[in-house]
Amino acid sequence: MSQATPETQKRVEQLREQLQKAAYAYYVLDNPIMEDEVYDRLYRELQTLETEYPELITPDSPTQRVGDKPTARFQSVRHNISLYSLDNAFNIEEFTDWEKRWQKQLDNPIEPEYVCELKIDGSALALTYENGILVRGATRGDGETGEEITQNVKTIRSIPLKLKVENLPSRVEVRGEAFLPLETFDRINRERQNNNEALFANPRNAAAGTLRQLDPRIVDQRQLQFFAYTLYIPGEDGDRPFHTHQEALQKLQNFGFLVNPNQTICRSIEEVAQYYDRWDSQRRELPYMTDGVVVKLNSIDLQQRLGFTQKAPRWAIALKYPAEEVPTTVESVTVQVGRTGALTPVANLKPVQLAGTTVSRATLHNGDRIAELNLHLGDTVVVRKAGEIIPEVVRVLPELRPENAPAVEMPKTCPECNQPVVKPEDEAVTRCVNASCPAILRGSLKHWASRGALDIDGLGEKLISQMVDRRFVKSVADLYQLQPENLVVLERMGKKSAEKLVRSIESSKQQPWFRVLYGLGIRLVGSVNAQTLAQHFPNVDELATATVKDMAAIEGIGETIASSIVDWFGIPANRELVDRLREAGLQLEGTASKPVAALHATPLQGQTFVLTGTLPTLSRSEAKSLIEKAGGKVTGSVSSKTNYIVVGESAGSKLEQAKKLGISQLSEEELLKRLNS
Ligand code: 1X8
Repeated sequence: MSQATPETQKRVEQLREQLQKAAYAYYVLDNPIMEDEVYDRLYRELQTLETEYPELITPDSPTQRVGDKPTARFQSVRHNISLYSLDNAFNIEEFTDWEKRWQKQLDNPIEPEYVCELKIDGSALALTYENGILVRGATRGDGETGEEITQNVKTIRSIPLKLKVENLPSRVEVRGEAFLPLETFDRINRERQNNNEALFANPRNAAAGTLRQLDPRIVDQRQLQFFAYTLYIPGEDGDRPFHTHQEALQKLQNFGFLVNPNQTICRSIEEVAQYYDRWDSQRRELPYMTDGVVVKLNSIDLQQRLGFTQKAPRWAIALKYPAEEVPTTVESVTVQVGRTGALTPVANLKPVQLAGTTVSRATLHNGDRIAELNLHLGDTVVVRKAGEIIPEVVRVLPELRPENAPAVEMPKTCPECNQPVVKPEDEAVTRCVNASCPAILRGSLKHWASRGALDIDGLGEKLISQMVDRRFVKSVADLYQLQPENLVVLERMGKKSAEKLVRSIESSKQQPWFRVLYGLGIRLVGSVNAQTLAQHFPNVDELATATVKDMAAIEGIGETIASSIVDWFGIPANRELVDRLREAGLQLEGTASKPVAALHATPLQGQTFVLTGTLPTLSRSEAKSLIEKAGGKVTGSVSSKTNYIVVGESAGSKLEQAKKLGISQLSEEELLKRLNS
């Protein structure tokens, strides 16, 4: 076994300290400072490191105890039978490993019979009945000792005060989950907001907080509910006088308890996976919060043979749903410069699984956001999927910051051209305003050559970079000066291909006026707007001299777009570019209302698309730009005006909406076919 590095040692100490703080805030102060998912991930990271380097385990590590100590406000009570927690699996592979583990413990492999139940995101309770009467209700506490909250428990309507049975056993112990229906949770938080009280982070915390209210009248108002899931009847042959878990659930129901109805027998891993997937899509429709499913071996005999580890039964496991927020660390920050000169900072992350995909980069949006986060290099951050695709950094955990970590700052100069950048006070975006910045130039050339614009075959990103680096071109107009003999010095450029490229550049001079206009890359002038404008302004001079009012009168062109065009023509360098393009022989005029040509060039003319889910090869912005270049429009939400919805993996509510409206669905492949038609 290898020796832990000082960094690992440091990390273990940090994790330990942070988890202790979080547990204290949660259990003692009743004021959580961390989401449960984040706590779980950090806990698992600590566990993994401790398994690898057992010499780093200390007796006070949070991994070394079952739960945390209860506060002194309520009477402590020792549980007659301890409350275990459940081990977690985060996917079917981990579930399969768990099945292998318990199978190995038996002498002969068996055909498993599982009971699958929903995992309720609430607070566990231990109830004691004597001669059929509820005599005690207690919180889980650390699993051995909890708090006596009988008065509060008695306010929960779904907990019988007296069991509905004949021939009562003298003592009955019931375990289950107290929870707040989501509707109640929302109502309580609205009330708290009105009273300027701190909001509950989630229904689980709200339930736990409510149960530990000192005034039972407040508990009564909160309308907690309770699902029962475990029954003990102590007697001569142990405390589980039934053959199966399902039999116990039936008994609980007969006693008058509410048992969650969504439970199923599963006889294979595949069936468990089906149950798990089915509830992943349906759980959001439930009136209470679930964060996974609990899978238990049905046979009580098997349960007894497998027994317990220090903390959890070997015969049950919580199969959790993937977190929608996870922590990871920031390894570096890169700043990208776009075609418009906007600087976008991107965090390079230690790769993590997030909602089903591996994430290694997250957008930081802009400098204001970085300042707001107070981000430092090496920081542990929480990332989340924004919208549906691009991950973003939501929060920093400053307690886990390495010593002497430098603060992340936006550069004062452009990372591409080293010229000073500008950031207006009232804007969040930092921009490079150097008209000859290679990044802006590369972006402009790429856009100019793209399919919806001048469509120059063979002028790809690599070639553009080389030409920009060698200063062959300083503006798109320079493309029209290139000769084959200039180009042959470039990598992988023979005489033939150089001639071919010059020919394609040459033939782009025949492209119609609206494509040239689109190619100029004026902010907010996409290919649809370019066509509209070209129809109303038969040449560039009329467009260049048009006023905001003139343009805004056109259907589809608003004042914002109009101002952007006026601003563009107001810059001398842009007017110079137009002159040079005219000299080179590009089409800056035309009777653009040639619908046949336009239709031919734009197979998706007039059609409206909505994108949902992750497409197999195209990024969202690529798909959007392809559709727009083909004359289509992409909108953010589904309406009766939507013609098609392009559906990728993990499609969400937009697809549901589209189905309701009977809108045609396309896969990426079908979209690409249409684009090429
Ligand atoms: C915890 C939970 C269990 C169940 C549902 N929700 C929970 N939070 C169940 O068994 N249906 S079991 C359990 C535990 O054993 N710690």
